[in-house]
Amino acid sequence: EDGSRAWLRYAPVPQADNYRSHPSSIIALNSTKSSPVYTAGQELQHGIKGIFGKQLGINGTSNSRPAIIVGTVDAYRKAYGNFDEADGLEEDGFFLSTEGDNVVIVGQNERGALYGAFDYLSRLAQAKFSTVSYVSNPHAPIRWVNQWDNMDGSIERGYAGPSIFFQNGFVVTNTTRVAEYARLLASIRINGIVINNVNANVTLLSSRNMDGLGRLADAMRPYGVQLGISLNFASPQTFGGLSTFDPLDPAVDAWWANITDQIYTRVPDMAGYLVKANSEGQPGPLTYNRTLADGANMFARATKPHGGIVMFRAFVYDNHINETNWKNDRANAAVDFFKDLDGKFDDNVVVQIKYGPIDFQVREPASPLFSTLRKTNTAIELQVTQEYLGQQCHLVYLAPLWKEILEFDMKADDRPSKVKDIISGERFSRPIGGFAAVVNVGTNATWLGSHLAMSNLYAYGIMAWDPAAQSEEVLGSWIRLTFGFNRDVMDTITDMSMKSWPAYENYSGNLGIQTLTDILYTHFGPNPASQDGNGWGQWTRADSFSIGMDRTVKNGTGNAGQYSPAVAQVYENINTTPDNLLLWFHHVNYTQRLKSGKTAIQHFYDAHYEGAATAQTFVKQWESLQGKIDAERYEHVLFRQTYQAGHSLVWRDSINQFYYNLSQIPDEAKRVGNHPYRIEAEKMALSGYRTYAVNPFHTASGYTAIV
Ligand code: BDP
Repeated sequence: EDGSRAWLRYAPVPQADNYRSHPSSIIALNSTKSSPVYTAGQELQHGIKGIFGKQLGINGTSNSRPAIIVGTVDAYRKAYGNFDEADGLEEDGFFLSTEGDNVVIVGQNERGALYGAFDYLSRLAQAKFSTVSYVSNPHAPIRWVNQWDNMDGSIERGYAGPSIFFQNGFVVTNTTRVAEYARLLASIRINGIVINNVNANVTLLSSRNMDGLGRLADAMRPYGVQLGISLNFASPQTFGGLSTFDPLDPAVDAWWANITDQIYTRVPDMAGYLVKANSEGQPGPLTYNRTLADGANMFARATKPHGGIVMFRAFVYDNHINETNWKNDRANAAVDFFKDLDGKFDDNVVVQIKYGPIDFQVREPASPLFSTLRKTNTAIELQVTQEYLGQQCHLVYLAPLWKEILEFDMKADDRPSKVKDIISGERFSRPIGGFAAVVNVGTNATWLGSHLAMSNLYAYGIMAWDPAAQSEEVLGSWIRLTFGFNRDVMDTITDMSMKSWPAYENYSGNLGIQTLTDILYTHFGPNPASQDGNGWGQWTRADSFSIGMDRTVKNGTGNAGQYSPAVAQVYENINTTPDNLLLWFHHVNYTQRLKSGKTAIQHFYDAHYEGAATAQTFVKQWESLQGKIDAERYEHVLFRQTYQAGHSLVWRDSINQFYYNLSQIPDEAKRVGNHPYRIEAEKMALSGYRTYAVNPFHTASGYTAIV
């Protein structure tokens, strides 16, 4: 069990004999080789072989019954006549019925048929044998993943080895793993992959690499997964040799149209483009005093004739922003940049918005941009790769975090306006919208570098299809599919996972202060001091007396005022702001009383001890599963949990020591700085080692370590 099969293991299930109508054949209707319906037939055959040990034949038509029939509405009608349920099907949706003699799986399109087949197999693999008949439709049309892969094969913020898409400056020749990734994604109903880093390299547009794109798309097409690419805004100049990349220059427009035509010749069904512009040093339209909409629409014009879309990122901010101006606030940037552009984007542009106003932090309010844009298509950007959240060395099950954001009511015009209904296009009657998640799988057999992190990828797909899905239920399915049916395994992984986000929040940065991680480069490990004094930071504004970012309209940066009045009012007032966002919206004395009655600083101390204590229990919990899980995965996860347990102590002590040093307010429980049982390495008799001062100082208990 090296993890490569993820949740598609098709392991034998208990009580398989009770399964009434082991069908005796598979009928894949009108399937041409490499089409998703063909894939569905293959997948059903493969899955049923694994689960029941039974080899079924696949036919185009058949009278050998009972059969599993899979196909599109059109094909089904041609073969069998009426199909009333068709009316209820939306794009990519499917109908699944095990009611009659046959199992019937009908997709609105080919992709839907494949999704239905995967859904059926997922039921069987979980030993869910009850009779069912239902229609399932997606919540939103765009359900993509983003990969931040570089042409040299490295992956920005990837923690699972090198790229499966690129090597040494070129698209890979062997696409086996790409097809496997597409298969995995299709099984959770993801329909697009943007394969390269948003900090995009122009050499992707060389003709050799464009040919490569054709190869990748061919590998993904049987799974109904469309290819997309990130573009570098300056390409016409830096790659095309033009003197400018001004989006309103006709030569630039023509250059993009031509490049786009060339790509579509190789990839006729390309999903579209993803663009990061004027952010963190990336080029963009602002260079020419053009608006972001001018920039986005240039790509929209190029892709429109081909049916492509443009995901234009709202993550636009100036990382050289000056902190000496009190009103400057990175959290304001997206709304500041986009508010006047609402309604100015072409119909095939989708503004892709990170879930919070800053950057994938452990706790952020929903981005106010969701309710600002009413006449613009939007999508939410989530992160499966745990950039700020322990980089797959810490277990952090993210579905509950995403759920909080998706279910958050933005109260636009005092009407129910949940984020999930805004991005689906429903709330503001937009034609398209949806979900993107930065995933960053690599060549590591586990895909993400950690077996347990895969629950996040699984949950992402399930929730993009149905955000009403419950985090714990989704997790339960994933555990059954990944680890089997042992009750203790189920209970233990569920318990650990459901505690993991709160634990990480507790020991990394709580009360809305953010993940107090090193902000300047690694985004891993504690370094609260790095959060202030530079344009990348979240700014804690901590001094000897007080802490937190005043984002009120009255006294602060005005960020609270970017929300609709009903939400703004809650955040503007310290008494109505939830404690977990207190320091996001307010600057308070360390002695400020929380709703719990504790002071802010004592809460800090306590939460860090609690969070780290929980991380210690994960090791014991995991150890209780020895022998109940295969040795390979058991050992791998044990190693990670042991690491997390240790690193959570580093987090706890660094953060607590840092704020104790600043505030000089002692911990009521006298723990901070007081660990009599601890033996400092530098105090031991050293032979062959020397002591050195650690930077940042608070990451070593005695400020020193040995090398
Ligand atoms: C930041 C990442 C950086 C990305 C950037 C982005 O650290 O690697 O390029 O976001 O999303 O969080 O563009």
